[in-house]
Amino acid sequence: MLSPSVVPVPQERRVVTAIPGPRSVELQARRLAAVASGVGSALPVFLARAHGAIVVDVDGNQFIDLGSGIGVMTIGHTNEAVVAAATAQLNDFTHAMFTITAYESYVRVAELLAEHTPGNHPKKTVLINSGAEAVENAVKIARKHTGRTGVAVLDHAYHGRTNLTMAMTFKAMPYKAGFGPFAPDVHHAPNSYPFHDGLSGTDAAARTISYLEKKVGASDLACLVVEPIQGEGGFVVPADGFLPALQEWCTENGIVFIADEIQSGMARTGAWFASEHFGLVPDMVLSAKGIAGGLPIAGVTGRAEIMDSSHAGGLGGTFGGNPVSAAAAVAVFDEIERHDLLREGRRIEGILKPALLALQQKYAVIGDVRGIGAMLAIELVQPGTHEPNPAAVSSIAAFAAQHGVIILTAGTYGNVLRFLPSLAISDELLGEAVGVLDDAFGAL
Ligand code: PLZ
Repeated sequence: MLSPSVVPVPQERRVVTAIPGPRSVELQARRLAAVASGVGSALPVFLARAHGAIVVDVDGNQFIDLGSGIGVMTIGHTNEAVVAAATAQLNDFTHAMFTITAYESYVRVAELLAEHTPGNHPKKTVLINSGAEAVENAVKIARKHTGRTGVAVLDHAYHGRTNLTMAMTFKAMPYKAGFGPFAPDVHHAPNSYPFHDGLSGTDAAARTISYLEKKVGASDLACLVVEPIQGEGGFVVPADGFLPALQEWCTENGIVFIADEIQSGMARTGAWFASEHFGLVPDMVLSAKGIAGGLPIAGVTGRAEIMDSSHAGGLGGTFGGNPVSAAAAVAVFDEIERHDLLREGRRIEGILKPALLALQQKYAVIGDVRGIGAMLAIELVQPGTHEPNPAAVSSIAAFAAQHGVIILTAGTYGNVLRFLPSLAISDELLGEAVGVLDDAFGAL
């Protein structure tokens, strides 16, 4: 049942003006005058409301949302239970500062994260506001725990836009260019990228480990941070065995193994966390994005003995674990469990992946189809090669937007189209979006 504050939005695509429409054009002019130009937007439209898998712009156009605000609206826009939980909390209190006066929802989120992240060992959590802040805190805790300073990350990684996380992110443009100097002692090592390197997981891991041992030395590394499926880097799924071999090496060498599940976690891939697909039990798991149905909150969940290595007062922040966001997060966990939404991720893969593979048969520009659950992507190439084709990606995304489908791009070379629909999307809407995609390739 819809809570009274949620305006129902018919789950259908509807393009009623040119994109952008006149009202969006007007707002865009104000935006250009008032908002710093470094803040980009993939689409030139302004939103009015959203529900489920549909977003509505200020001109009344309805888009099928295959981006979910970069993987945030995993259980759907304006999910009734999330809106109700957040609304109720807004009426009780909106801020307390957990480090002054505690409240139950913060503790409940920590309990739920302990329960649902991989592994049955004792776990503890700290809540903060954003993905980048989760990465920052994870590194901070790993350094305190190990007494070491080195941080290892993988090529094509994305970990955020703060100074430390810029250092950890791979791609210079647009994330880093001109924004340095960056935090020291961060080391980038080769990842596993089967479409490009053709290496088995074992061989790719041997290359990564050898690189880190030669360049940094295992005994100087506090942590290795990996995205089990790389997000901004292009939904790169590592070869089988790659991540387990890295984790084993970390364990043998006292290096904290951290899974950045900010994009891949919280039911996105048909599992609570993507680590499960690779048999990983990370020492720390980072969550953000989909955890609270669009309200800002993030978590670092790790082995209790690692998480407790910080002295009292060493962790915190004014808004960390905000009560409204925490209430929403509890509702998200509950919705995923109650409606068995992990199954929805598998349903979406079952429809979308074969459809994308069929498009690959038809259009030589699609070099690779990959991903798990509701985290799928296609990599576009110059036909017959593995050379990136970012121009085709831009054309397809623009065509889709003009026809009422939001498709996001990704990839170090800007040549990946990624699909992160809400788990609430119907089979029909998915099919319709694939139809638009097919037309877009036809029009290339
Ligand atoms: N780690 C794996 O995907 C955020 C960023 C979009 P924040 N990815 C989307 C943009 O252009 O800023 C992300 C991620 C992974 C960390 C982060 C950072 O999360 O909540 O954006 O700080």
